[in-house]
Amino acid sequence: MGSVTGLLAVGAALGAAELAAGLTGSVSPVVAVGDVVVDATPAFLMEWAIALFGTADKLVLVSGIVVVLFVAGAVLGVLALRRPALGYTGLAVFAAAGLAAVLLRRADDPWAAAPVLVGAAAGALALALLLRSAGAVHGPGRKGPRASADAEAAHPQVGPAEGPGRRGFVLTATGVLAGSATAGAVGRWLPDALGGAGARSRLALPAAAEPLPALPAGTDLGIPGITPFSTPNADFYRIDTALTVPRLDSTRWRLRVHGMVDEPFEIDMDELLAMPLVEADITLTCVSNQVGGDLVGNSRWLGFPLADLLRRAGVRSGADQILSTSDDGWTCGTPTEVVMDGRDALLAVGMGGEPLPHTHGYPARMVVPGLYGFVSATKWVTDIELTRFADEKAYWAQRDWAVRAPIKVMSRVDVPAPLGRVPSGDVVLAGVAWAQHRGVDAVEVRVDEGEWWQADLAEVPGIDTWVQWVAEADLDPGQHTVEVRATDATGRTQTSERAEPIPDGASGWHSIRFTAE
Ligand SMILES: Nc1nc2c(c(=O)[nH]1)N[C@H]1C(S)=C(S)[C@@H](COP(=O)(O)O)O[C@H]1N2
Ligand SMILES: [Mo]
Repeated sequence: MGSVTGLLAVGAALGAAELAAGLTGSVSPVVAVGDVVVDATPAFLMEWAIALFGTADKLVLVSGIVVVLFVAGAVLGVLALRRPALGYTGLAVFAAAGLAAVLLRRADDPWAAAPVLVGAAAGALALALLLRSAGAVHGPGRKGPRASADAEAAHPQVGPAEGPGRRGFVLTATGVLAGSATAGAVGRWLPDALGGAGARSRLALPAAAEPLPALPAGTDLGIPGITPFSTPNADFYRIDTALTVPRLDSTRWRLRVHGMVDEPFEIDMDELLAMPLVEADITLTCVSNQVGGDLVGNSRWLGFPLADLLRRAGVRSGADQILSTSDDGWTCGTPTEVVMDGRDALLAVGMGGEPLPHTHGYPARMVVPGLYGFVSATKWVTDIELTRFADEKAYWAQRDWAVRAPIKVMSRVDVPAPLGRVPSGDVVLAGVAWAQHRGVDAVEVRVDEGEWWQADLAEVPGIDTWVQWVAEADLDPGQHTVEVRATDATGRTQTSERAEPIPDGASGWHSIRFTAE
C-alpha cells in the first residue's frame, strides 16, 4: 500500500505539472531536468547513447527520468506510511531539483516555476489523501478482524481481506490516478488545441516578393528508388538536441538582434512577414551524416535574407561570429562573412510551400547554403548576437566539433539498393551528389574497381542543391560493387580517404554491393 501511495503521489505531481506547463505555455519540469542531464553529460557518453539509441535517445532519457521518479516514489511511499514527514521531505527534495532545473534553463520565463510548484502541491495533496485512507487500514484507527467480518456481512461481494478502510483507499487511489492521468493528457494536448492565432495551422504565409520560377524540368530523373529532388516535409531528416519538439506560438515569437551592432532591434512575426520575402532552393546536410547516410534533404525555403537583417542592425567590424540561440537554449556559431557574401542565407519561415513544421523550427529558423546544419541552421531561433569566435563558443564547438564547417563534396548510390538483386545486362546505377554553394561539376562511377566513367547529371536550379546522377553498366550475373565520387565546381574531387563525421564531416567514397542475376 505504501509503494502504491508513493507511485500515485508521483503520478499526481507529474500530471499536475504537465497541466500547469500546458496552461502557462512553459517548459515541462521533466523536459527541463532532461535538458540539464544532457548538458551535464560528457560528450563521449552522449555519443554512446546516440550510437545505442539513435534518434530515440531523447525518448529513452525522458522515460528514464520518469522511471527514476516512480521508483523513488515507491520507496518514499513505503517510508511515508510509517513516517509521513519522510514522504513530504522526499517530495520537497524532488521539487527543489525540478525548480533548479527549470530556473537554470528558463530564468527569463516568469511562469517557469509554476509547473513544479503546482506539481509539488498536487503531489503533497495526493500523498495526504492516500496516507489518510491508508491510515484507515493500517494506522491507529485500524479496523480489527471484527470490522472486516461486519463489512463482509453487509457487503458480501467484498472479499475477506477487504474492509471499509481498504475500499476507501482503493477509491481514493482510483480518484488520484484518474485525476493525474486526465491532467497529464490535457496538459499535453492543451497547447495544440488552444492553439490560438499563433498556431501553425493559422499562420498564413505571404507569397515571396521575388518568387522563384518553378523547378526546371529534369531535376527529377524519375528512376525508381532514387532520392526525389524535393524532399517532402514529412520525410525531411530531423536532427536537434530538443527532448520534446518546441511548439512555439508565432504571436509570442520575437527575434532579438544584438551584440556588436550599431542598432540592436527586435522583430516579431507580423513585422517579419511584412518584409519582402525571397525563395531559395537549398539542400541541408548534417555533419553527422555518414558516407552513404540519409541526414540530408532538399527544400524550397521562404524567408528574409539574413544579410539584410544584419545590415539593418549594422554589424561592427571584428564581429566575425553570428551566435544564434534557439528558444530551447541551443546555440550555433556562423561565420559572419559567409552570411554576408551574397549567398541566399535566410531567416526562413516557409519550407516546401508551408509554414515550417514544428520539428523543423516553426515559426522561424536559419538556413545557410554551404554550411553543415550545426553551424548554420538554428531552428526555433529567437536570438542573434554578433560576437567574436574568440569570445564565445556555441553548443557543438564546446563539445570538440569544428567551429567552421563548410559542407564537403559528397555523393551517394541509391540504385541499386545495397545488397539488392537486379537483372544482369544493362544495369542502372543512380543516386545524388552535393557540394552546396560550389555546385557539382561531375560524378564518376566505377564497377568492381574498373575504370571510372562519367555519370549523366540531372538539371539543378542552382549551386545550392544536390543533383541526381545516373549511369548504366553492362554486367554479367554475379556479385558487383559500385563506387561513386563527385567533383565540385572548384575542381575538387571527393577524397577516398575515410574520415569520421567528427569534427567537420565524413569523407570517403560510397560503395554498395549488389547481385546481378
Ligand atoms: N534549435 C536547434 N536548431 C538546430 C539544431 C539543434 O539541435 N537545435 N541542430 C542543427 C543541426 S545539427 C542540423 S543538421 C539541422 C537539422 O535541421 P532539420 O532537423 O530541419 O533537418 O538543424 C540545426 N538546427
Ligand atoms: Mo547536424
